[in-house]
Amino acid sequence: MEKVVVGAAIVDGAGRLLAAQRADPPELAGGWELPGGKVDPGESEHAALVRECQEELGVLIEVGEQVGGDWALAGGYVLRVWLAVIAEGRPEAREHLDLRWLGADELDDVAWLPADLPIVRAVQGR
Ligand code: DCM
Repeated sequence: MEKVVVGAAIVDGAGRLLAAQRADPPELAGGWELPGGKVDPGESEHAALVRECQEELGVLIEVGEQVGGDWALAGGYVLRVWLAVIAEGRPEAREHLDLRWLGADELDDVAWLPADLPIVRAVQGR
């Protein structure tokens, strides 16, 4: 079975990107990522992305265009990422250590997880 993790590049009206700081596992804790998570069996990737953002951030997102294709992750997982905007709610760190909205000139202010860095670059380019 395909092992897919979905991620959201959530952008606000000012063009800032939402970065989320991982709380776990220990080897990833403190690193910054695009919010998201694993797709459940039988679940669509779109539904998984909406669900994860609801669970992790307490927001309803509207999913836009995909950013790139399959981004490699450790353990045989692939990460698929979509642009998104918040349709309802205000993000809060329910499962993360912290959240930050980063402007285009602030994207290097956090330590992105290695897997997320090239994706952030791709988002930056559009
Ligand atoms: N992951 C990542 N970048 C993301 C989301 C997830 O590198 N934006 C990785 C971290 C975990 C795995 O994918 O090793 C599963 O993520 P989670 O624990 O959030 O389901």
